[in-house]
Amino acid sequence: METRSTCPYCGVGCGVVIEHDGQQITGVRGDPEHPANFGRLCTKGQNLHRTASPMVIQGQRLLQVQRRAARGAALQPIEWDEANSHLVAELLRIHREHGPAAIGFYISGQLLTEDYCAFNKLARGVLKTPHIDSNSRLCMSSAVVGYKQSLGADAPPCSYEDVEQADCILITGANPAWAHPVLFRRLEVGRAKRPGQKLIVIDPRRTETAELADLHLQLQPGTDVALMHALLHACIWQGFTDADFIREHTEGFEALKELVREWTPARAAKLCGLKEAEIWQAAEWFARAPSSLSLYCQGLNQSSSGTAKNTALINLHLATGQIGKPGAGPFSLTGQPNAMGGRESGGMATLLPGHRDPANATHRAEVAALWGLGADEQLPGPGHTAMAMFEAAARGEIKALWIACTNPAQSLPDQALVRAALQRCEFVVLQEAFAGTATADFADLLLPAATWGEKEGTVTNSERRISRVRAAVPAPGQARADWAIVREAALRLDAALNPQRAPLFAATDSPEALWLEHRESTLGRDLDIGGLSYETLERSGPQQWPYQQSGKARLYTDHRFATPSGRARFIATPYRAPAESASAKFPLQLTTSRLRDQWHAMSRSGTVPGLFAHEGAPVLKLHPQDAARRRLQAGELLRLQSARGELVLPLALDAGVAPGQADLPMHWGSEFLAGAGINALTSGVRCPDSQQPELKFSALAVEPAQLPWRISACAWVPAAQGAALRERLRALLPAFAFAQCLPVPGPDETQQGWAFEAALAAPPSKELVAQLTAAVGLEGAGVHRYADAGRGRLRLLRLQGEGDAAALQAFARVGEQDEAAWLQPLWREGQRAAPLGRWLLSPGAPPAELLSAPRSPQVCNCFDVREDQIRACLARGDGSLATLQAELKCGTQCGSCLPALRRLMSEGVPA
Ligand SMILES: Nc1nc2c(c(=O)[nH]1)N[C@H]1C(S)=C(S)[C@@H](COP(=O)(O)OP(=O)(O)OC[C@H]3O[C@@H](n4cnc5c(=O)[nH]c(N)nc54)[C@H](O)[C@@H]3O)O[C@H]1N2
Ligand SMILES: Nc1nc2c(c(=O)[nH]1)N[C@H]1C(S)=C(S)[C@@H](COP(=O)(O)OP(=O)(O)OC[C@H]3O[C@@H](n4cnc5c(=O)[nH]c(N)nc54)[C@H](O)[C@@H]3O)O[C@H]1N2
Ligand code: SF4
Ligand SMILES: [Mo]
Repeated sequence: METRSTCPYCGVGCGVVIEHDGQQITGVRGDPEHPANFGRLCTKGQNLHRTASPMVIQGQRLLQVQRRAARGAALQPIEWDEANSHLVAELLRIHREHGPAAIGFYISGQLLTEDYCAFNKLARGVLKTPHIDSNSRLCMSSAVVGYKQSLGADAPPCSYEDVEQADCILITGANPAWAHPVLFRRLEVGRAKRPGQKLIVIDPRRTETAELADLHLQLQPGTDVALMHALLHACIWQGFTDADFIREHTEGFEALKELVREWTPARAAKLCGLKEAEIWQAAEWFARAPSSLSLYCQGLNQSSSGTAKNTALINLHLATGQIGKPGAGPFSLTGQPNAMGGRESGGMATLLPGHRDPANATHRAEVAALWGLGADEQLPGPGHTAMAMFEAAARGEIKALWIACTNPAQSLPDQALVRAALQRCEFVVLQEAFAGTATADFADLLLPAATWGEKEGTVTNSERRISRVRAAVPAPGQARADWAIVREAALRLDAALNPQRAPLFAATDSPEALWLEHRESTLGRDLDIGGLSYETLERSGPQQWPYQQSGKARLYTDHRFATPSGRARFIATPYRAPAESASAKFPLQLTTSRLRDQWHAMSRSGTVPGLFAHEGAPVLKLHPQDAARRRLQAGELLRLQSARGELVLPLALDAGVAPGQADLPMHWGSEFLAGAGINALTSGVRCPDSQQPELKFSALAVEPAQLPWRISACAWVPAAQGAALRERLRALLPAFAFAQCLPVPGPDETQQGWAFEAALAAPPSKELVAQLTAAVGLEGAGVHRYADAGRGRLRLLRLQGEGDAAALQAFARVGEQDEAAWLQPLWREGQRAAPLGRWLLSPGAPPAELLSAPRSPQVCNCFDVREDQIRACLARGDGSLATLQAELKCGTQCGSCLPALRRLMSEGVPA
């Protein structure tokens, strides 16, 4: 059987066809008719069915309601009815004792619009707390406020087809080659058909997106506003501005002109670390192209100047008339699959349904009437935004937190504060689909949620396109759809708190009913979807809003903007440096970024070992010069310190990171590492307008970690035992100053491998060693052993397979230095152990010819093609992409690896 739905990962919003037998999902492919992807999927999308296999469901999903009697106590399974009674009783108690504002909701851009509507109505309508915000605060809020300030409404004015129609594309603060891969494929294909198209990429790192650019402006992090002002300065100076457009359709140009006067390209070049000529060139391309489109994401939004970065870019579009026509406009890429839906339905502290404003009494009254509140009831005004909510909890003002579909103990900055807040809360509810997220450690009540493939509703992608999400199979165990979990509690809470009127959730008893109420909230507003229905979506497929009689691909084509005057506004915000700066104590500028094949804290993508083949372990990336200057070696363990916290990680050298800077993937949390994860380091400082935290800039110090005692323990087990092995290893992470526990992609899906690596300042205790070796099953018969008690060394291993074919099933080593590092690849790659003979159990390293070369990094996930194979093929053949594709098949299926293939081709073959 087949069910059409939408990919649950990024904001490209690709359509998927789920293959299943009514009980179990068996496959997935791109929906050829979906207008976002026309059948394409990236690596993450292509592996979706593997995240819903029976093994993953049994081992890694949250299947049972669970409750903790006290913090730190073990979770106990309970039934839904008991859970609901407990939930309602606790919320009512806190409501009574401390008032509604002691309750906070922290929700997610990965919820469906219908889920958002249910949460919003429960929080604001039933409980009357103002405090409901979403992880979109970390993601899109600067884009929201930027659009509202400049254009009057939170509406990305473009469509994906603009990528194919633009004469100049400016990508800034985004790496779509990895973060929006299917859209990037459209860009690559479109570019091949439009040879004159110019591509400018603005990013402090040389990303795979930047590799494709005609011009890469590798600016100093955080200096975008100065650069944008200088680009505008250059346009004005050269006479590239569109005077008619400015006069007829905008306001505020004079003040902005005054401000950018001082931002000469020469001055900006100095501040931004660029060549002056590059700025003049970029300005010319952008302004003179018949159509110019910009694509942007977290490099702009996650900044203490997030809103200013957005408006400064929109200024450039307005001044050059690059908006409201095909191939032009400021196109904010949304991160999460339904960040847009959350904005539309007003599930955030600063928004109300239908792009309304909680600070506006008329808007509040309109929403109260829509929801069916009594005449004596009032909706609360604006509430705490994400970080402020956790700060209030840390101060003891917020006593109950209901968290859904997000993992704040991994993804919020300043983890010391966030974790103190969760600890201090009297009642933490976590509504989750997967087991074992960092936040689960702090939850008093865990509610199992249905997820992709199991739930119904809608999402809106970056281009304002609403798609249906459909259930293919029933939710496993006790899991329930998010909206339904909320409704059940809301009915009980409403009956207790507001018995005088009809219950708010009486009629909103299905996703469609919630959606119809949402539709009602949009009538007469900029996002009006009055003409749309579930039935239309069924019949005619995904549609873009606004939709009265039909959808709109492009906004502002009549050059009337959503402001009271109808004119777009130039916003003249001066450049401000990031909140922190590199100093003698913290000399490096740290950014955090995304990996191609992983999604956030990896609760879902991390269930597929194959997705760890591209970049499978956490590393801090530094420019080789910075490492050399500090005498640091690749692979060496470093202590990373910011003003807020620290973390130990190995070093990797990467010339794509500029000197003076450092880069960490944002994905690694306490699910895989000792400590609080990468956000132990980041800062909660935020943009004053959007309240979005500055996740892209922290000052960082690095030094050798001085942890000479290394320990590893690795094992292959039958796949069904993988989750239990991981649990045993994970429990040991906190015992070490450095530790990581990572899945290893295996030869097939029948075996799972987990690798635990750790380091300590002093020899580990006997008990700890015993716990670790027991965790990987290195006990009893069949364990081979080498020990040097005097030097504190121990090596244990077990073989599987017969005679000559035997390979390492498991091994542990304690106290050895890198001379035995060869055991890891031997185990990992399942190489024959026999040729190593006595070396397996003796100190020192065997001669190199006994060891096969470790596998080189994976480039193509679809066909598991590795870098060395590609280089060899390039050396053999004509060096063309066509030859690579014909011989190795890489780059022929999902296309996520095409940017990497191009890079390898351009690097040529080393002599
Ligand atoms: N594979 C994958 N794709 C994803 C996600 C994922 O987890 N994995 N998550 C999704 C989500 S929620 C989001 S929000 C998007 C994020 O998508 P992106 O924003 O494209 O991804 P990031 O890697 O976070 O950051 C983009 C770039 O900003 C650059 N940058 C850092 N500081 C600055 C600066 O000061 N100025 C400029 N101009 N650039 C800067 C970084 O070097 C980085 O290359 O990705 C979505 N897609
Ligand atoms: N340092 C740093 N930190 C960052 C960023 C960065 O660039 N750098 N980026 C920020 C950004 S842009 C974002 S969007 C956030 C993302 O941060 P999070 O929202 O914490 O990311 P996820 O890991 O995707 O968390 C979503 C959770 O929902 C669960 N889930 C999946 N499906 C369902 C469902 O249907 N129902 C329910 N109830 N749960 C479900 C998943 O198992 C997962 O644990 O991270 C932010 N944090
Ligand atoms: S680009 Fe990839 S992750 Fe994003 S929606 Fe499409 S398939 Fe999913
Ligand atoms: Mo995001």
